[in-house]
Amino acid sequence: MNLSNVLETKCGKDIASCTNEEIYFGLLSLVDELANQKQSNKGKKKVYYISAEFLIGKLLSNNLINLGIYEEVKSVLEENGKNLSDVEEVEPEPSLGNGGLGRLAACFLDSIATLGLNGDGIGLNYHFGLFKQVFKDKLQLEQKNEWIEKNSWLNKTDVTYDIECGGFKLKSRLYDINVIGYNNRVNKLHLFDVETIDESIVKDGSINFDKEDIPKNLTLFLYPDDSDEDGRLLRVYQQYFMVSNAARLILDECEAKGSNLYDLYDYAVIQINDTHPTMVIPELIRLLNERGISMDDAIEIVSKTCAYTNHTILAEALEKWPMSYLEKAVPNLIDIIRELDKRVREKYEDKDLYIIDEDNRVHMARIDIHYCFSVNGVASLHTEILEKNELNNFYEIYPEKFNNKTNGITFRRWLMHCNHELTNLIEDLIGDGFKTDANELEKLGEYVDNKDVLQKLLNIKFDNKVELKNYIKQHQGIEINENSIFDIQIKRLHEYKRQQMNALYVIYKYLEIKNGNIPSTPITVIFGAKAAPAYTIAKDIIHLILCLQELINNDEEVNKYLNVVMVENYNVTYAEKLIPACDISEQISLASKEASGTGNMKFMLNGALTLGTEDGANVEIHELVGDDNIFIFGKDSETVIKHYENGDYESIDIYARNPKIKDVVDFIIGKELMSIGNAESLIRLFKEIVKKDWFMALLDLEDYIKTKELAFKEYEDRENWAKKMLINISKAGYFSSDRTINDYNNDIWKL
Ligand code: B1H
Repeated sequence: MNLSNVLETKCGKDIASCTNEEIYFGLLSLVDELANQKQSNKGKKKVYYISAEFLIGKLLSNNLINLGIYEEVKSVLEENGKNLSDVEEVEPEPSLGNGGLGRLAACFLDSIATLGLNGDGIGLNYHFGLFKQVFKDKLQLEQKNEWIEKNSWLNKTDVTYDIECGGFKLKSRLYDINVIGYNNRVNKLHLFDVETIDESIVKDGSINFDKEDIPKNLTLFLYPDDSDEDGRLLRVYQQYFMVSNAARLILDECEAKGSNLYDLYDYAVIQINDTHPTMVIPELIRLLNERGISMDDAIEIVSKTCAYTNHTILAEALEKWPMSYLEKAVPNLIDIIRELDKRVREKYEDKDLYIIDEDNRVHMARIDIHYCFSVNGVASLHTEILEKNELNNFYEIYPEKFNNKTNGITFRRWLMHCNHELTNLIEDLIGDGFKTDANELEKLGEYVDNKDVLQKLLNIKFDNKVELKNYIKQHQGIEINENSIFDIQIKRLHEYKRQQMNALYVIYKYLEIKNGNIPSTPITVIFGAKAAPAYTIAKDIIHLILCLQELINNDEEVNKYLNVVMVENYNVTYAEKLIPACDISEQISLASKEASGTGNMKFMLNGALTLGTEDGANVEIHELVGDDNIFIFGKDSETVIKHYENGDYESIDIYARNPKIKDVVDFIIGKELMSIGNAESLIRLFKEIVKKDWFMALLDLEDYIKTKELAFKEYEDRENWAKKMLINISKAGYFSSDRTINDYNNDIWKL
């Protein structure tokens, strides 16, 4: 194929005279054509990965890489005076997820296709997805995110179903996105939409709309504000719509392949990503009943087909829907859910195992655990906590169902795409085997004493910092110092992730500098995070960070040594710029609360050192790199769990007893911040920390400050630091999602 000619035909004119937009659309159509030629979605048994989120990120570059034509396209464009990264800028980022759970689903799809496995994703086509974050007056505002263009990666199919929910019927429509494996097959991401959707009911740029008009609003937003009953009901409708379509699609595909439905599990395995798709269990049972299969048989068939992944132990994220909601939204499922509950009650006395509790709420995770054949956690510590604590009563009765699958990330996106320079260096040193077998990164270990290699690593990090600096300047107008230490915390905003503790460190450092204790190397603390629109304290934390940003960056005495930047609208695209530029990866959740984390793996792979607690996958990173190549601090999960059990944690004691901590916390409501910030918000946050501090930021603050200072000190020895970087990269192979998916396949899916 002569790429230059093909592309010119696609664009309808010579490349040199095309706009970046025209080139993007030309490439989009070329990629889809190549993908459709590769179509290989065959095989008897298929995994269906059902998820409310697929945070896939921009697709152009990744697809070019996976098709093996990235370099060629890049040079054809260059020959014509065009630049692939300018073309990438034109592509909107699909807004189909909000955090780690959704990004994990996207990494998994990449690995499933790359390993040549038969597997599709199923989710919803949210028109405005997760909101776009803008900062105004140092507060987060939410706007609708219009990511779908006339030409996009979405391909309209002729698959449609009539879905009956409470009160009305909805006509669905399936859109597909090609999932192109690296040098391998093409699978599908199936996104269902509702035909009666009406974008115009969203008022101006906001995220406000009539929540009751479900046929018009169903697929407008991901996680619509659920602080009121209409919002929560809408979520139930969304979930049911997603899984009812999924169930029909799965049954149709299996029947077409020759299943008599009694052998469904020979044709399909359904991975339920958190509890959001749980209703697929009763819905499948219902559809099998409709097709003439008895209740006993249907339950058995479905239980042998479905597997559940738990992603969190946070009580508020474990869904419990009031029966009244389900009666309203999904009347067709009520009898089946009651039947499922009845069978549990007949067998067990422990009320905590019941699906329907005393308050008539339906515990979604309990449906999953009783009626799936596999229950997995997402990092070894997380699975251990599920087995020993959170789900211990279930573990006692179903020990054989429980298993761990430590999360992973795709190295195509999180190394080859986002860090070309590092990829090239690695390839020069150890060849390109690591691209399909990530364990080969271990070979880098040979170079720990090679000064030339270590210097190259530092140079690449520096170049990536300059790139990030330019990107931030261009997008937010903020100037940062490429010669400073880049200390980065990027993840959803949540108290358990403890961005507030990092902000308290910033205050500490500010006060130190004011007292004349000047750091040897300047420090840039970077945050990126969206807060759920109704999560007040999370928004207060953003406000605090934005106030600190203004105060510190404008303070001539301090800004030479310390800067704070909160990037606006943090998303996958931003992550791809931030991660390769990072020196210190902030993974500071309260031990036991972060199920795994996956950002921690991306940073490690790109040569950042982790500053973290013994939580989630940090524990496994620590084991792999050893004490010398990570900065661990804070109380361990057992101590934390005991505090919760005993109810004996009082942040005010720490505040009152430790004058340094008191000074730092008091600064939140001191004159400097109160004069530039919103008093109500700052006072509310102050009180929260002093009087409640549910996620124990003050518990670990002192150790955090000490350890962070140590990390900054070690940064001074550049060669030694580079050695640590190299060791981190060389040990990252375990966190390839190819390994994770192989584990899922060997232990659960058996494709
Ligand atoms: C994770 C969620 C989540 N766990 C409910 N649970 C949501 C639950 O808006 N909701 O309703 C949204 C998200 N997300 C994350 O999953 C964990 O916190 C991470 O530690 C983990 O790495 C990730 C992938 O397993």
